[in-house]
Amino acid sequence: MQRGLIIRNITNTYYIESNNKNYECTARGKFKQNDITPTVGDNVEIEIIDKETSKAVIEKVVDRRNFSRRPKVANLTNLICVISTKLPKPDLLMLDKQLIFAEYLNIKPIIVINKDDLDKNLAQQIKKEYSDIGYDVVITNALTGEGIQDVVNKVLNKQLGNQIIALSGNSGVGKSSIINAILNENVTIAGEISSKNKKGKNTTTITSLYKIQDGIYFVDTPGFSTFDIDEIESIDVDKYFIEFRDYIKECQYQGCSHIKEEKCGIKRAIDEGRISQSRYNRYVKIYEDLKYKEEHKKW
Ligand SMILES: Nc1nc2c(ncn2[C@@H]2O[C@H](COP(=O)(O)OP(=O)(O)OP(=O)(O)O)[C@@H](O)[C@H]2O)c(=O)[nH]1
Ligand SMILES: [Mg+2]
Ligand SMILES: [Zn+2]
Repeated sequence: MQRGLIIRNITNTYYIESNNKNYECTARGKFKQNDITPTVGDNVEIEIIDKETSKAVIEKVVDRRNFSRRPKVANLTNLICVISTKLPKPDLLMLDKQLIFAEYLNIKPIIVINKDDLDKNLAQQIKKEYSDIGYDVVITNALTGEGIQDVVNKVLNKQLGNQIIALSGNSGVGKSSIINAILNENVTIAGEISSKNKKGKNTTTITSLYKIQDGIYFVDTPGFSTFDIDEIESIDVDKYFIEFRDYIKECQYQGCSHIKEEKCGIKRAIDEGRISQSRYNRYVKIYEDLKYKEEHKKW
C-alpha cells in the first residue's frame, strides 16, 4: 500500500496523486458501510491493481484534520473568500457567512476582491471595511495578474506543512481565473460570464486540487448562489464576528444576542463607532435566520 492524495472526484472515480504519479481509483465498498465518503483533499492509502493503466483502489482514508461541507473539501488549511466588484456584484452577507464558517473550522481566511478593473472605488471601500476588522484583503485583477502574487504570499505558510487552499465564492467572481493566473497557465476552465448568466449555470462543476509546488495545492470549487451555515448555532454567531470579541464581555447578560437587550457591549461599540453598522446589520440577519431555522426544525 502507498499514501496518496485525492485531487479530483467524478462520481465513483477518484483521481489520486501518489509519489508524483496520478492514479485512477475506485473506493472499497466498506467506506459506505462506515459512512465515510472519500473526499477531495483526503489522504488515502491505495493498492495499485494495474501499473500499466495506473489503476488503483482506495483502501483507507486517513483521519481528517477537518471537513468542510461547502466547498466540499477535507483537510483545508486556508480559505480564500473571493468576491468581485461587478458581475456579480459583491454579496457581503455571503462573504460574512463564509468568514464565519472559516472561523468555525478554525481556518484563517483571506479575502480577495477581484475584477478591480470594473470598479476601483468599490474595491477600496470594501477592502477598508474588512481590513479595519483585521482581515487580510487583497485586490486583484485575474486578467492582468495584478495582486495575484500578493494572494500567494499571504497564504503560503511554511509552518502549516502541506497546505490545501480553497477558493470559494459566488459563481463568476473569478475563482478559476485566479487559479489560472497563479499557475500562469490555463489549467481550469474559466467561463464566459454572459452565457453563464443567461443559463444561470456554474462554469466549474467539480472541485479539483491544483499543485503549485510540493505540498501546496489550490482548490478550485464550483461557485454557489446560496451558502448555509446551519451547523452553527445562532447563539455562537457573535463569537465568529472577530471584531465583536472584545466587546462581548461588556454585555450585561450572558448569552446576550445583542439585538433587544439593554446594556449591550456590542451596541455600545456601534454607537462609539468601533463596530461598523453594516457588519452588525448582517450579523442580525444571520442570527435571526439561524434562530428561525432552529425554531422551525422538524425533529
Ligand atoms: N473584467 C474582469 N473579468 C474577469 C476578472 N477575472 C475573471 N474575469 C472574468 O469573469 C468571468 C468568470 O470567471 P471564472 O474564473 O470562470 O469565475 P468562477 O468564479 O470560476 O465561476 P464558477 O466556476 O462558475 O464558480 C470570466 O469571463 C472571466 O474572464 C477580472 O479581474 N476582471
Ligand atoms: Mg470556476
Ligand atoms: Zn450584547
